[in-house]
Amino acid sequence: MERSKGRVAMLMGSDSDLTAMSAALRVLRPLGIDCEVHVASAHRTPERTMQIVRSAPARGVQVFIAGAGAAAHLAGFVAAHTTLPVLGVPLASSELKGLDALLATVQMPAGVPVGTLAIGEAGAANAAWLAASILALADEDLADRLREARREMAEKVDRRNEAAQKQIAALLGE
Ligand code: C2R
Repeated sequence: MERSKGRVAMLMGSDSDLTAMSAALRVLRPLGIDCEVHVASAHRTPERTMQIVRSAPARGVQVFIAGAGAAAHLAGFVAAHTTLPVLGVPLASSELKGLDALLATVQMPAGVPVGTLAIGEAGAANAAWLAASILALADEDLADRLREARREMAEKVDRRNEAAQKQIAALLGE
């Protein structure tokens, strides 16, 4: 059954992109942000992709995340059919390891922007964090959850620092 209602709509060019793009879902879920998920392609299913994008505002979608590899036209195609923010995630699915998708996604003509993130899972996760920041502009509860998530992230790094300091001291025989 298709996940077909949410404030974020995530599109990916192929089901082979799911592993990388699931990093976005792992960020959105704990923040309490519902996300539509569609496997849809600008190349292979242009009509259905256009329908998903055009009908999205009526379902409550406010931000798009589009992940694709190789000659990645998907995010640009989505942006061509909406004025909602579009976040593009280039994926490393071809022999060029994502450089092709990065250039195809980031090099949009002026006037039809795709906010392009890093290649792969980090980019997918950051697309979700950025989508959350955009939604938080008009959602104080979400803004609080985002600040809390940042605090937890910082605490985790502090704990890792402490553990690393102990390891270093042990290595140096102190
Ligand atoms: P397959 O594994 O299905 O052959 O797809 C997909 O995102 C995937 O990374 C290989 C790669 O092709 C990409 N793809 C696009 C588009 N549709 C599929 N870049 C598109 O419309 O931009």
